[in-house]
Amino acid sequence: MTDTYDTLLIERHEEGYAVVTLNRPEALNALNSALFADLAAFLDVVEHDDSVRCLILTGSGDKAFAAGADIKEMADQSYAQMYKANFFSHGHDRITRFRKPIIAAVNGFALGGGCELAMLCDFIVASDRAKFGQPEINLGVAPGIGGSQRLTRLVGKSKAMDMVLTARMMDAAEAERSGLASRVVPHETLMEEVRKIAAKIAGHSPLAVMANKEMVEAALETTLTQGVQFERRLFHSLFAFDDQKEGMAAFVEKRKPVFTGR
Ligand code: DAK
Repeated sequence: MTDTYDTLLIERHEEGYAVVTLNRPEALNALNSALFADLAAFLDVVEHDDSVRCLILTGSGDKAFAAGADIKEMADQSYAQMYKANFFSHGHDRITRFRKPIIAAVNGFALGGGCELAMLCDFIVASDRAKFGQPEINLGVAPGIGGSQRLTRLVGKSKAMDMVLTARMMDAAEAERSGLASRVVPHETLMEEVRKIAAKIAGHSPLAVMANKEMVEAALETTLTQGVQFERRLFHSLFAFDDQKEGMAAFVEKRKPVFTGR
C-alpha cells in the first residue's frame, strides 16, 4: 500500500490505527481542494481495511491543526464556481459517512474550516496550546463546513454566537470546559496520549465500536424517543455477533477477550 498523498502524511500502526497528518505547514495546514480530495480518497481506502480500526487526524508543524480553509484559493472564486463545484461538500460528506472513529488531535490553531474539520471528527483531544475559532466574519463571510451548526450543538448558542460574531478564539481550557474538547493534555505529550486512546479503541470489538459511534451520532439527529429506540435495536443486534459472545465469556472466565470482528 503506498499511502502517498501531496497534502497528507499517513502512518499506519500495528495496534490497528493510523495517523493522518494534514501536511501544508507553510500555510498552517490551510484546507484546500486538493487536501479535501486526498482526505476523501484515504477514507475510501481505509473504510474497508480491517487493519485500520481508528484514525487520528492532526496537523503538521508545531503551530496549527489547520488555520482554516485556504483563503488564497478561495479569494477569487465566483459564486458560479463555488456553486458548481459544491465547494467542500464532498469532503464534508465523506467524513460524515466514515464509520470508524476519527480522533482530532488539535495541536495548535483550529480556525474556521480547521475548527469545523476538528468538529467533524468524533472527539477532540486538545494540546494545552490549542486555539479554536470561527473567525470567518473577519473575512466578510461565515462558517461553511457545518461550523454554525456543530459548534452550537457542542458549546450552546451563547458561546457559539459570541465566537462567530466576534471572531474570538477559545483556548484549550475553555474548549474543554464548554464541551468542544473531550480532554486537554500537555502539548509535548499530545500525540503519545492520543495514540494510547486510538490503540485502546482499536483493541475493542470493531463491530461494537461502529455501533457505539452510530448510536451517539443518532443522538444529534433524532428525538430522544427515536434515539433510545434506535439504541435498543442496535444493542439487540450486537447479540448476533461472535464478539458479544467472546466479550461476555472472557469477562466470566476472567481473561482478556480476543475479538475477531465477526
Ligand atoms: N489560508 C491560506 N493561507 C493561510 C491561512 C489560511 N486560512 N492561514 C495562514 N495562512 C498562511 C499565511 O498567509 C502565511 O503565509 P505566507 O505569508 O508565509 O506565505 C502562513 O500561513 C503563516 O501564517 P501567518 O504568518 O499569518 O502566521 P501567524 O502566526 O502570524 O498567524 C494565524 C497565525 C492563524 C492567527 C493567522 O495565520 C490567521 O489569522 N490565519 C487565518 C485564519 C482564518 O481566518 N481562518 C478562517 C479562514 S476562512 C465554504 C466552506 C468553508 C469555508 C468557506 C467556504 N463553502 C462550503 C463555500 C471556510 C472558510 C474559512 O475557514
